[in-house]
Order: sequence, then C-alpha cells, then structure tokens
Amino acid sequence: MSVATAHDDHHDSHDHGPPKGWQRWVYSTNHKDIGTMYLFFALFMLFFGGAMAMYIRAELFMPGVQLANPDFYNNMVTDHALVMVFGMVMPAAAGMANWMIPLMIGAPDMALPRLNNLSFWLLPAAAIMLILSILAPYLFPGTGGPVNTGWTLLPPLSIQNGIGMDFTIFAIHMLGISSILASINIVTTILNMRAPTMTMMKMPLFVWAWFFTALLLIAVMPVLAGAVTMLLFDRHFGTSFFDAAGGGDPILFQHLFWFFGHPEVYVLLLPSIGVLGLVIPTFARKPLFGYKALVYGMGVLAVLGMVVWAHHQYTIGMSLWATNYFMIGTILISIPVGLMLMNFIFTMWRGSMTFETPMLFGIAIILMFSFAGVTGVMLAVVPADMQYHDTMFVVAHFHYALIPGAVFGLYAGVFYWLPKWTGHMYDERLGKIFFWWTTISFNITFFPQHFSGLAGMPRRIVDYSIQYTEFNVISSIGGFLFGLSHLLFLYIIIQTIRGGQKAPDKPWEGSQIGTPGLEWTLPSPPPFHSFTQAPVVK
Ligand code: HEM
Ligand SMILES: [Cu+2]
Repeated sequence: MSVATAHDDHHDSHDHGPPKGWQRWVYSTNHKDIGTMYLFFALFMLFFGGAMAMYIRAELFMPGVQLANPDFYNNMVTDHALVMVFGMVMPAAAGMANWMIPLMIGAPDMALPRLNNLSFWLLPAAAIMLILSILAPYLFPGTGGPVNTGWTLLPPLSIQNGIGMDFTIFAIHMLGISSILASINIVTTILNMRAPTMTMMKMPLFVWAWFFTALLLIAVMPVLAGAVTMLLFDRHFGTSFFDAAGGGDPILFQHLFWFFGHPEVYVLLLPSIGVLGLVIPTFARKPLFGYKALVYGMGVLAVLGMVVWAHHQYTIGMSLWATNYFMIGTILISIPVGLMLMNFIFTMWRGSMTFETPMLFGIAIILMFSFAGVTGVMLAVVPADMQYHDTMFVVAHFHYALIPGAVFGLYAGVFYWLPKWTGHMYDERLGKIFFWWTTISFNITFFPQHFSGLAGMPRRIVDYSIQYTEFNVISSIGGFLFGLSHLLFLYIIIQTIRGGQKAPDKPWEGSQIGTPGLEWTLPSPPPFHSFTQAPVVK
C-alpha cells in the first residue's frame, strides 16, 4: 500500500512527524504529546476548580445565605478541592514530568508509552464522573442530595450521602489508577531509560523530585482506593467498616484517608520543589547549592511525611502517647523543609541574579511557603491546634502551602519551559504583570483568613457570624482579583503558542550551570522523536 511504500522510502529514519488528526492524540504514545494533553487538561481544570472557588467567595462575601442552599455550597467546597488537587495540580505536574523527564535524562520516550496513554485518558473519564457527581441530585431526583462531606469524604456523612457519592468514589478510583500507572511509568523510566552516562546523582533535581513523588504515590494511593472502596461497601453491600451502628468506626476512615492525605500534600509540593531546583540556579547563574543535601532531604521528607498523618486528627481523642508522637514527628518535618529552603537561599547568595517571571515566582515561593511552614508548626502543636482545628486558620495555612508551594511552582515551570515547548518566547512584560497580580491578590485573599480563623470562624460553613464580615469582604475581593488574573495567564499561553519571538535552543543563559541540561541541547520545540541515540553527559 502507498503508506507502506512511503515508509520504505525513508526506512530507518526516525524523523517522521506525528500522525495527522485526532488519532495523533487519542492513540498517542509520544511523551511530548501526552505531556501536552496533561497540561491542557490541567489548564481546563484550573478554570473549572477556579469557577467553584469564585462561587465560594461570592457566597462568603457577606454573612447570610445568598446564592444557594448550604448543601450545594458544601458540594462546591468538596469538588473545588478534589478538582484542584487531582484534576489540576497533579495532572499539571504529570504533564511536566512527561515532557521533561525523558528530555532531561536523554531517553527517547517514557519506558511504558501505551500505559502512558491509558494514564492520561483515565483523567477525562474521571472528570466526567466528578461532573456527574455534582449533577446527580438534579439528573436523578430522589436519590439524595449533593456530596457535602468536603474532600476528606468523612463518614458517617459520606455513608448517608446520595448517589453523587458513588460517582465521586468511582472518580477517585479512576484518578487513583491513573496516578499509580503514571507513577510506575515514571519510576521505571528514571531507573531504566537514562542515557548510560547519566548517573542518578547527575539527574536534574526535578527528576529526583518526581522520583520521590512517584514512590509516594505508589505507596499511598492504594490506601485511599481501599478506603473509598470500603466506603462503597458500607453504602451498598451491608458492611460496617465505618458505621458505628453496625459496630464499625468512622475514625478508621480518618486514619486511612490521612495516611494517604498527608503524603499527598508532598505529592503536590515535591514536583514544584523540583522546578525550583532548576529555576533558582538558572537565574542566579550559580550551581545549585547542596544538590546532594536536597536529594536526601526530599527522601527524608517523603519517609517522614508517611508517618505523621494523624496531626489532622488531634481532636478525635487519641492516646496521649500517640498524640505526642504525631506532634513531634510533624515538627521534625520542618527540618528537611527548612534545609531545602536554605539551600535555595544559599544558591542565590552572591549569584548574578536576574528576575524573569520564573525567578519572580521562585522567590515568592520561598517567602510565602516559609510562611505556611510557620503556621504549619503552630498547627502541629496539639494544645494550639485544639483551638485552630476546623477554623479558617487551617484554610489559610493550606492555601499558603499549596498555592505558593505547588501552584506557583507549576507557574514557574510553565514560564520556564514555554519557550522549549512552543518554540516561542512569552511576553516577559505580561509575565511580570501576571506574577505581581497573582501574588498580591493571593495575599489579599488568604492573609485575612488567618485572623478570621484565630477569631473563631469555622471552615466549610456557608454562613458566618457578622463580626467576621470585614475579613471576608477583603478575602472575596482578593479572590475575584486572583481568579481574574488567570485570564491573563490564559492569554499569555495562547499568545505564546500562536507566535512571538523565536526561542533559541537555550533561552535562559544560566540553565546549564551545574546541571547537564540535556533538554537545552535540543531545538525549541524539540522534534517529535528526540534522543533516539543516547546523548553523552559530560
Ligand atoms: C512544616 C510543614 C507543615 C506542617 C508542620 C503542617 C501541619 C499541618 C497540620 C497540623 C494540619 C492540620 C490542621 C487541622 O486540621 O487542625 C495541616 C493541614 C493541612 N496542611 Fe499542612 N503542614 C505543613 C506543610 C504543608 C504542605 C507542604 C502542604 C501542601 C503542599 C500542606 C497542606 C495542608 C492541607 C491541605 C491541610 C488541610 C487538610 C484539610 O483538613 O482539608 N501543609 N497542616
Ligand atoms: Cu498533614
């Protein structure tokens, strides 16, 4: 056939382009295409989860119940969190892993390209399930109200919820399978696909960060999957794992959930630490300070992160010994975290710094994430947490941890790699505007929540007492500005994809200082198939 002959003409040549049309994407086994799909999926989910956040802030703008019934409000709180965690941050980080890890280690592709395709395509299916879980009360009237448990899905409420909860559980199953498969792929790629001269201790920090992230996911995702499956059994098959009426214990679910949930915050954080490990040396024009310490620090963080989960449950009435153990373990975590931040600061020390958008995000992360570390240590102290628990103070803490710690790291990565991905430079002026706009509005949104929280305003409740009004008005205005800034983000991305100044192979002068930087030896954008022969690392 003509296709076959055409192929024979350039036999053994690997520079054929991608397949045409929809098949390129649906059947894709190419790490760059799959990475691109992950990133677009995450971008879409950013707006979906963001829209729910706007709804929440609109409702909280004033005391009283304004927009809808309280159960729907709590449904929005639940799905905002699930979408942001599983639909946005994790897929964005996975998209970056797909794009960059093979390029960084000199591999032609991921180790398991078909599995890679499956990992991605499970996500849209999960997203549909999640949307169905929101719509269920309206599509299937009489099957129960909205899922109103919060992302922690705590029983007994999650046992009593309507059919929407089943959709949520299925969505989590699919998201979990997707994460586990992607993680297996990433670990296998890192262990087996490196160019022969790329030893583990030469790998860019981003690769190490994802290595630990993937190991964490493989360790804890199955626990969450098991927990929600047990929940499903309690709901439909007559078991009583978590139902006190049948001899079960809702506290068991909390332990299983947080055994997953706390490591999950490191899953969200570590890829961004990996981005920082590239961005800071690039724009400080100095090799990363304490590379080895950072690698070991991330390892310690991953292990410690797995044994402190019950700091989310101080109020349930554990034994004093258990409580003390979890408190001390949690406080110990500040040691590797502090060490990592110090390494970044020492990398900048006496460097020749410039402040392009990725670097601005990098510096903002260090400052604002440290702040989350401080409130985190406050929360880790048992008698103090007894007061703060379930208040807006916790909301402020974890948004300071997650938005600078995870999301800003992803933004830094987007601006850092957009030239490589698209072949065009983004508009630096717009990038800087976006940086200041998000950073300022983020702080306006979440800083006041520390005070409303300390003053006692509970979280996950649609209404509040009037003395918290001012804090909430400020928060909501900040929130709307923060949301709005993302239209600029979208604009910058579209503009960069469509054209702009041509990006050189290595757009950032310092990007190969102290790291092999194989990805910068390729053209921008890299060809469809790259490193079909292993490069040599000097
Ligand atoms: C020094 C580091 C940290 C410490 C000591 C710490 C401590 C804590 C504690 C004790 C709580 C429970 C508060 C309560 O519910 O009463 C908490 C909640 C939370 N933290 Fe952190 N944290 C740290 C870093 C992080 C990081 C890096 C992230 C994410 C990237 C994060 C995300 C969260 C989230 C999402 C919650 C709330 C979960 C929920 O109840 O829905 N934290 N933190
Ligand atoms: Cu935790």
